Formats: sequence, C-alpha cells, structure tokens
Amino acid sequence: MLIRNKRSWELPERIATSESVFLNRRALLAGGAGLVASAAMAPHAQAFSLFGESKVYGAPEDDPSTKLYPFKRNEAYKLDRDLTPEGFNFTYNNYYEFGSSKNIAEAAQALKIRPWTVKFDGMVEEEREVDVDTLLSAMPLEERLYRHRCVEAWSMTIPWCGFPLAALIDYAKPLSSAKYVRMETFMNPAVAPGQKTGSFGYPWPYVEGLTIEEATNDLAFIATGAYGKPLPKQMGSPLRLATPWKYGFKSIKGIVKFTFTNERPVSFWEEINAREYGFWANVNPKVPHPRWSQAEERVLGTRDTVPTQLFNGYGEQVASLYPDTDERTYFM
Ligand SMILES: Nc1nc2c(c(=O)[nH]1)N[C@H]1C(S)=C(S)[C@@H](COP(=O)(O)O)O[C@H]1N2
Ligand SMILES: [Mo]
Repeated sequence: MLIRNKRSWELPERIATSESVFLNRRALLAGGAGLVASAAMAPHAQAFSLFGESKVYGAPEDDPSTKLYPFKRNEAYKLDRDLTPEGFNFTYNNYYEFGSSKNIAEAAQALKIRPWTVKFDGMVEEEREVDVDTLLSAMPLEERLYRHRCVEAWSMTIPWCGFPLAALIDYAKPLSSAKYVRMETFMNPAVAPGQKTGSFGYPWPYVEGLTIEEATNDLAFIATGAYGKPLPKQMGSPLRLATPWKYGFKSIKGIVKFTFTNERPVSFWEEINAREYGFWANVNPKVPHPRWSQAEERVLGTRDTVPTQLFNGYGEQVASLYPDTDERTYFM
C-alpha cells in the first residue's frame, strides 16, 4: 500500500475554497462585530475592510496583465487553515512608502504601475532592463496558497499568482560566482510621501536580499497577483516577493531592480535597526523580537491565536538551507 505522508503545509483542498471564506465570514459576524462593523451590510466578502466603511481597493483597473488571470493553481502548496478573505489582505497593509499605519491602501493608488521596467545588474552575464509585461510573458505563471507571517505577530493566508523566483534568476543569467540577490523598491517621493526626506528619516529605497540558494529554493516566489487577479497596488504591484518561511518584512514590494552580488546586502530594516531586524529573519517561535514574542500569532480574519511554527511551517522545504543549529543564527 502506498502511504503518502502529508507534508506540514498540505491539507485537504476544501480548506482553501470560497466556502471556508464564507464560514470565516460567519464566524466573524458572530464574534468580531466591532472589527467588521460594515460586514453585516456587505453582500460580498470583498467588501470587508478592517477599517469599517472605507473603500476596498482591489486589482488596478488599468492593469494590462488582467487578461492573463487567473493562473493555474500549483496543488503542491496547500494551507493548514482557511484562506483569509481578500478584503483583509486588501486593507491591512504594511507599505511604509505610503505611511506607517496599516491603512495605506488609498494612498498607494497614486503609484503608477505602467510603464514599469525591471533592471538586472551587478554580477550578470549582461546588464539589462525589461518591461514588466515582457518579463511576465517569459515566466511560468501559477497560483500558490501561502501563509504570511509578520514579525508583529499577526498572520494571513493568500492565494498568490506569480512565478518562482528561480525562473527570474534563470532569466537574469547571474554569474556563477554571485552569492546574493539584492532587490530594490521603486523610488519616487512625489507619489510615495513616506520616502520624503524627513518624514521618517529612513534609508530609502526599500532593499531586501536573499542568498542565491534561498532565492532558487522552490518556495521563493514573485507575486504579480492575488485572489486570481492582478495585485492591488497596496500589496506591492506589479512585482512583490513572497518568502513564506521568513518574516513579512523580507517580502519586498514594488520591485524595480535585481542586483547580483558577492556581498551580503544590508536590508532596509536591518540598516534601521539590526538588533531587531536581521538579514535572515526566518520565523522561529523561540526567538523573540525585542518588542513581540514570536511564540504565537493572531490569525487575521478569525478570532484565533495559534502557536507559531519553526520556519512558519515550511521547514521541510527550507531547513536544509540553514545547517547551523544554533538557536539564534538565521532567526534574526
Ligand atoms: N517596499 C516595501 N515592501 C514591504 C514593506 C514596506 O514597508 N515597503 N513592508 C513589509 C512588511 S513589514 C510586511 S508584513 C509585508 C506586508 O504585506 P501585505 O501588506 O501585502 O500584507 O510587506 C513587506 N514589504
Ligand atoms: Mo511585517
């Protein structure tokens, strides 16, 4: 008899259907009344907002990639919990370029997502710039259900659309001597008020980095869409990283540049406060952030608080990337 061990992130398909979104919604209506005051009036889950009556901004209307959606789901990536209703993902965001609150979706609509060029430079066979739609046409597009865990101890789940980061790395043709990929967000203080000098005094643009081994691991994903549609601007349109075994700040939004390098990049939050935000940032319930215990997480869209899992539950795929067993190495 063939016994197939279910891997930790796999669960039955029905968990990720809109039915469970509906159940989720009922649970909310029953218990989370204050939080979703507008939900009782809202006919669709989409109308959910964590900010009551405020407008929900979904896929950009003028996104020329709309015709490519939805992408075929890659069934290898399943969830151990319900799918978070899209209204939560669309209205509860971290994107400091547009403000330091979670309620930045409206401000993010100022970002122009076309034309959008992506640059590949540093240790590559040949530096080049490519239009995002040309890049999309060259990538193996698919949908994956992923968890997302912010270091602030909340989590969501998301059906991402996009392509494996490994495919983009292949496309960029880095030299075999390159050890890291450094990613950079757009820089435009005229549309992103957070980037104005003095507003936070932060080292803009936002930068993140991965080792080439991490970046070519199966799980590393570039999201171009969510919930079967192009990505809303506030979630990082048109290109955003998803590394579900790491804290959310690694998942850089609005990417314009991939630089291949020998030197470990200093990421945005690491430069601001290396003691609180390390380069590795792998999820570990046993290593607390100075301001947030990481033992548990609030599952947004539910009333649940659940134990956090090592590597956010993705250890089977990524633990081998981190041979050093010291509790703090790789988790800061
Ligand atoms: N450019 C940029 N990328 C960013 C951030 C940011 O402020 N700027 N915030 C990060 C953090 S802390 C988190 S938790 C996620 C939030 O993604 P979401 O708004 O889609 O949930 O984006 C990450 N990517
Ligand atoms: Mo975060």
